[in-house]
Amino acid sequence: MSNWKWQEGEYEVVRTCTWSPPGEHPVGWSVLLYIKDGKLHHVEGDRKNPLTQGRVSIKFLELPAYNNSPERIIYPMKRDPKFRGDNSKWERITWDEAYDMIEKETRRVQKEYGPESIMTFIGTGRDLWHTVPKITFSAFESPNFNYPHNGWSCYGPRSSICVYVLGAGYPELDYATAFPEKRYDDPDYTLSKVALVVGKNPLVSNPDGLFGHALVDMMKRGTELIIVDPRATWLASRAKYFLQLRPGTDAALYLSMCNVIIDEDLYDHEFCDNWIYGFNEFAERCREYKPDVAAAITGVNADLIREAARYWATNKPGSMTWGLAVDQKCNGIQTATLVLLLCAITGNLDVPGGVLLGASDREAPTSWWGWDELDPEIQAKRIGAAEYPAVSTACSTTQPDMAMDAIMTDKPYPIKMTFTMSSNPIACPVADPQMVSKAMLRPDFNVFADLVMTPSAAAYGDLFLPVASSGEKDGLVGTHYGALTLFVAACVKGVQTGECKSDDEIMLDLGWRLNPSKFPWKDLHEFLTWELNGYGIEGTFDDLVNSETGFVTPPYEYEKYAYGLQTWNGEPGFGTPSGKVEAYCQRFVEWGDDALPYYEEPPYSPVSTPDLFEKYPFVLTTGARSWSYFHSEQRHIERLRDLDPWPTAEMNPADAERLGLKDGDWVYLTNMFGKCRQMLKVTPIVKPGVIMAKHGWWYPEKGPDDGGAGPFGVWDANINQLVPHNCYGKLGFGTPFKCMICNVEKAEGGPDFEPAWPKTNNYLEFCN
Ligand SMILES: Nc1nc2c(c(=O)[nH]1)N[C@H]1C(S)=C(S)[C@@H](COP(=O)(O)OP(=O)(O)OC[C@H]3O[C@@H](n4cnc5c(=O)[nH]c(N)nc54)[C@H](O)[C@@H]3O)O[C@H]1N2
Ligand SMILES: Nc1nc2c(c(=O)[nH]1)N[C@H]1C(S)=C(S)[C@@H](COP(=O)(O)OP(=O)(O)OC[C@H]3O[C@@H](n4cnc5c(=O)[nH]c(N)nc54)[C@H](O)[C@@H]3O)O[C@H]1N2
Ligand SMILES: [Mo]
Repeated sequence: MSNWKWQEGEYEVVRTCTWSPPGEHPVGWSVLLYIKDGKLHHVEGDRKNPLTQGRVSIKFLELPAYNNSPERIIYPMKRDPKFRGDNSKWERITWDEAYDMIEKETRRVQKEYGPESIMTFIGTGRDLWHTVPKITFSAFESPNFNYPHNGWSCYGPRSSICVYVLGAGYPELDYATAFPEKRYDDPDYTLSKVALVVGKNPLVSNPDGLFGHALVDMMKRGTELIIVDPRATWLASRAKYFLQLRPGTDAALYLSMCNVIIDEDLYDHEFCDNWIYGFNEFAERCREYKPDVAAAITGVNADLIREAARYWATNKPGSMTWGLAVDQKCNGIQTATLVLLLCAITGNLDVPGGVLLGASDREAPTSWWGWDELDPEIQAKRIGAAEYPAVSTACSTTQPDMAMDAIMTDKPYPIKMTFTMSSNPIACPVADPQMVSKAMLRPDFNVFADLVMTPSAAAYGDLFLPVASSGEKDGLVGTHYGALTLFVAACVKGVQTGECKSDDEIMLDLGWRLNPSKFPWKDLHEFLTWELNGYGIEGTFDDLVNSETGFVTPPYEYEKYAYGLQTWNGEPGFGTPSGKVEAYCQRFVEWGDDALPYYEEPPYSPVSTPDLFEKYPFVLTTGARSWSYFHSEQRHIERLRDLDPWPTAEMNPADAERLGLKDGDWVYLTNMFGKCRQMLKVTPIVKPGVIMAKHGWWYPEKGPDDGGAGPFGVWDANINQLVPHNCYGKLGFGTPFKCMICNVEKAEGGPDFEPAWPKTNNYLEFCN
């Protein structure tokens, strides 16, 4: 019997590992697909996976509803650009016709304007962080690979800091991944005494490769928590220390915690003497942030700051996991640096039970993606590369705000064609989405590769390529995108839906047509073998599928820096210019910033803009994750929508009482940049004076042509209308998505419809 496919009664069962679609970060949820009559019927968690042990995110339990939804677009479609916004004008075409159109436009733009006038857009860390760059650099031969989240405000600051300050891959909790057999019960595993969780709610988000529930497994065995969050999450309510700060003020808190640890001589002298570059200068900087200073900024009691710092420094080993709130502020680079330094000065980096570290010290995975083979003259044209080398070096992309400015202004040159794979810009990642939706009418040709019609594709798409979902394609999952590879597994195709193709198949088709010498693989499996080998794993993709389990858990080495395993040249140390953890980072000076981490007030806040704060008297944080949705996805999946039917804005009961508002009221959230409408959720979990509003909202049930409220009502609900474009830190990173200001006003009512999910394909009905 095959290990990956068998019959169970009326079902054909396929063992696979999922990543995306639907959107998800690379945790590696292993599942068994139960297939009946060529359709996915249900899924079950696969207990053979040593990390998740059969547990599955609820979004993947709803995979059959997602894959079989009548909202799926399952054939390529085109629309004449002169009818953008008119969604009755889509026409079904063949893949050949679709590729012909792309080829013709690519050649025209390359010839008339140069390849740099083609820009690609990617979404968050889904299954295509090699696919889109490869299409950009090797098929279109353009340098303009763009992640359209302003200030690269997700993962960018954190992962760049790993490169610049640590010269290492991604840091994560030590959740016994090195011991796949017995896990936490392995005698060689050391349990963390304490876990520092900053700006992250991993039980809901399972982000960037972490299986969030592992933290609960650790808590059950005795790990204590220090939580930094303006909201009392489930984890916070069970924490030893809960530091409920004002959104956007993290850096002041961490400077102060470092100050206590250094002042009270609780730091790891041996590690600091040997492995930290600029420790004394850093200690000096921290002295400016005595606990009472930090308390005034953050709103966290000074004694609590002291106690939490002492607890962190004296209960070793301590582990750490950091989240999106670290990034979504202009001060994100410094905040991320400080979190790493809190771990470094206490000697918690890469020790058993401490902070796991990825081995790589690469600047950027550029050679993988074909960047190195681009003509240097073309490379030099990458938008934002000269102004923001900190972005372009570690992320190998444009600076996102500048990329949008180029589309709007034709400067430094016009953008004539765009190719968007797995992003829904005007509903989710961009600030000032109404401006962006107008700007995107300027290119001659906009291609989307997605699964459903989105507000973005409805507003300005000319060609739609239908993408295969999980269970419908072959692929690979590797945790932390290869920056900390704890687990690699095969995704195996069980069913075919319509004419959908996987992103990798689309990449290969385009590559073979446009620039075949850069796409030497003869088929998808050969490509996947190459990718597998890139994770450092030998053998072919087919070997992996046919292996007993379909996955590999690469061995983990602790204290790599001590044994020469953290650098390419085999020297002990970290992969930075000094070979040490750079508390003082010379490169930041060259790039126009301070060498030492510092605190900076958010640009719009009670302190920076007191006059505006009088009018907009709440601190606004956005986008805390929902169990039901991955960003702007899944609003059309009945059981997921049932759990979380409307966009909600959380407010503390004391604030609600003062304003005469009650739970379930519809309110307008407004500020100097824009407005949206959400439902009030009155809850004590959110800090008084703070609003937490949901992101990524649109209403599939409203249809694509909703007039003034935008396609699918996106202008009704999208919170990013309150976030400014071109507002980021000195190195090009960090927009204040999690630290703006707003006012709350009662709305006359809510949307004039009930949440609904189409039972028939309302989309193809009005297509020609
Ligand atoms: N206010 C506020 N805004 C935010 C955030 C916040 O916290 N607050 N979070 C931000 C963050 S962290 C991020 S990363 C961005 C995310 O922004 P995006 O990545 O643009 O996320 P989505 O809106 O989900 O759009 C993704 C699209 O890709 C499609 N898709 C899903 N999986 C696949 C796949 O495998 N292949 C292809 N081709 N398509 C796929 C989906 O159907 C969807 O239409 O949003 C950001 N926006
Ligand atoms: N279900 C689901 N899972 C997801 C996603 C999704 O959309 N849905 N998106 C994925 C993506 S792309 C990402 S980046 C991750 C993000 O996932 P996480 O990293 O967990 O981030 P968030 O859920 O945005 O916010 C986490 C916590 O930060 C708190 N917070 C808000 N402002 C601040 C602040 O200024 N400082 C501090 N310290 N905390 C603050 C919030 O209250 C919240 O509890 O999730 C991924 N996983
Ligand atoms: Mo993200």
